[in-house]
Amino acid sequence: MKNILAVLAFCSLFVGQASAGLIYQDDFGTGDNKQFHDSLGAWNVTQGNVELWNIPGWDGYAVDLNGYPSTLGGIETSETFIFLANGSYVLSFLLGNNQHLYDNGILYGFRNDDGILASGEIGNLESFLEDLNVKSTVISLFFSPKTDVEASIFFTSTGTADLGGAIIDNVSLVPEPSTLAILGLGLMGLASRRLKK
Ligand SMILES: [Ca+2]
Ligand SMILES: [Ca+2]
Ligand SMILES: [Ca+2]
Repeated sequence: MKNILAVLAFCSLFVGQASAGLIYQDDFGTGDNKQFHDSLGAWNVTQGNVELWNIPGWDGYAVDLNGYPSTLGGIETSETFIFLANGSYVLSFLLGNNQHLYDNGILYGFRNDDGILASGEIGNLESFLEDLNVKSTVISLFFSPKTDVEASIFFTSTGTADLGGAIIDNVSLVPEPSTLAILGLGLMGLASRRLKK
């Protein structure tokens, strides 16, 4: 019985820690304004190129998904994440607008070799966020896979390429509380099977 209590205490400790809940987070760091071609820290540049800017009113670097000269950039985490069947996950990021001459959109979500698993799209950022650079809003995408899957997070610029496009920052991926409960129950099940041996 003592063992079982110890296991339960361990499980609740684990769930308690996990409720901090962060699977992934990136604020893109700080530094001089910079143009990138093929890598961006923990991200692969999957099309065009993207740039890191210190935009007034934003915290450190933010990513401009239109690179130089006039490319529609795309990025994807080099890391893949495991999503549990019937779990529920939330991708959040700060979205801003740096349109220059042509309006852009953004496509974002989760994908793997099988294709896009869940995504959101904003086709016209100009109507969504009117002011250049400074105006921003938090976007969230919920993902609840039917089976266990492994996938990356991606962001792609859409529309007509020019010097500026969608700006993103503060990307985070967290499980919802119900998913933490599933994780906790799974651990307890595992532990009780071990005790019965
Ligand atoms: Ca930042
Ligand atoms: Ca543009
Ligand atoms: Ca740019």
